[in-house]
Amino acid sequence: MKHSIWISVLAALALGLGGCSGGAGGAGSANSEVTVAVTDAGFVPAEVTVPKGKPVTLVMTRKTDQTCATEVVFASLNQRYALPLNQAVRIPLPTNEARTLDYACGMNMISGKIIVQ
Ligand SMILES: [Cu+2]
Repeated sequence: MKHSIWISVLAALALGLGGCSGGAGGAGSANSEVTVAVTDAGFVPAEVTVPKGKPVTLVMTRKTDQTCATEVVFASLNQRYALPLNQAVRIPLPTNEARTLDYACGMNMISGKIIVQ
């Protein structure tokens, strides 16, 4: 009886550690993240520079309802992402070549850019 409780505890620990290391691995050397918030001032920061050749994930979170930017459009990538309030949206960025990735709200009124160099 005692033994089986210990096994449950160990299993729970293993699961917990597994979840942790998965998250830490994402932020580690293989992949990096840049964070952009959508506020009533627009995309913050509106301009981000990332190094060419390394996988980068843009993590965008809309933090206000006082904005029309409820979605973000990457015209050059032909991609469109919905931005639910207070939910981090993970957007993989192509960094294989030096370029500027412009993005904007659905009406092209509020914009920002990712500079790959
Ligand atoms: Cu707009």
